[in-house]
Amino acid sequence: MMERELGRVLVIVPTYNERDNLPMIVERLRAAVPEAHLLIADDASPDGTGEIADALAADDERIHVMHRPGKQGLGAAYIAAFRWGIAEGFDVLVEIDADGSHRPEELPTLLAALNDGADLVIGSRWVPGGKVVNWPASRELLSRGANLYTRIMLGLPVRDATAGFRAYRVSTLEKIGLDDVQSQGYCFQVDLTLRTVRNGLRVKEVPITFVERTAGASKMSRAVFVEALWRVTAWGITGLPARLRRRRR
Ligand SMILES: Nc1nc2c(ncn2[C@@H]2O[C@H](COP(=O)(O)OP(=O)(O)OP(=O)(O)O)[C@@H](O)[C@H]2O)c(=O)[nH]1
Ligand SMILES: [Mg+2]
Repeated sequence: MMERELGRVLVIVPTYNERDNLPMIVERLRAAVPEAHLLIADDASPDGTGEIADALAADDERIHVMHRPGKQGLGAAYIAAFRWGIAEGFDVLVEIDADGSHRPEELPTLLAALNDGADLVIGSRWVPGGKVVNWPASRELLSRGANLYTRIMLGLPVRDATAGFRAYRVSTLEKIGLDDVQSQGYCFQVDLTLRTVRNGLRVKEVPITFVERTAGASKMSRAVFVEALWRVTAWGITGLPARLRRRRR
């Protein structure tokens, strides 16, 4: 019902070494949003995730696989997948991790919020009602700290700008433009949030319960963290004159 009002929904699942998680997440997505199509964007995972994706797609015409030549980062995978989804005529593009951290059962809530008059919906850990399960205190501190820094530097009216469980209208992605997005790691999420807000589009956050992965390895690295830190700092500085002008008005 919801999906019909919103148009055609494509759920993008980026994968790098997620063989122990992918079948479970695909099954749960098919149950939670039966009408939606899925695109698995795999960066030539050495553990054979790409072959597992192909086997899942062979049995189900709503499942598609994009094989990329090597690990090029989450941002690059999403940009390529967005382009594919736009070319194929989808109306809504969803981002979700393969590791079970984002619960497919909560996706209908995100889609309902999009349908309710948003251009981007973020499944948020850090709004009232949002939760994190199984995170060590150090990881929570990192995420909260990163979001606080981002909010201060960029003036974003968003509690969880780094979150990776999202629903975009294609019209949003077309308006913000994808050609000059350079963010590779997780700051890709901040980058697109900033572009959405700066274009005057409506961002809504809905609370989610984020569950830390129980299988496979994290791709969070020092390089990913450093990229996010310097890019957010640079966007903060270059955006400062415009923020001050707005404040004076
Ligand atoms: N295609 C592709 N997918 C990636 C890449 N890096 C990460 N991913 C996927 O992006 C999603 C998020 O990565 P995670 O490793 O779970 O990152 P995280 O949630 O910060 O780390 P965890 O705490 O271990 O869950 C997962 O589905 C990964 O498989 C990449 O370079 N290419
Ligand atoms: Mg994860």
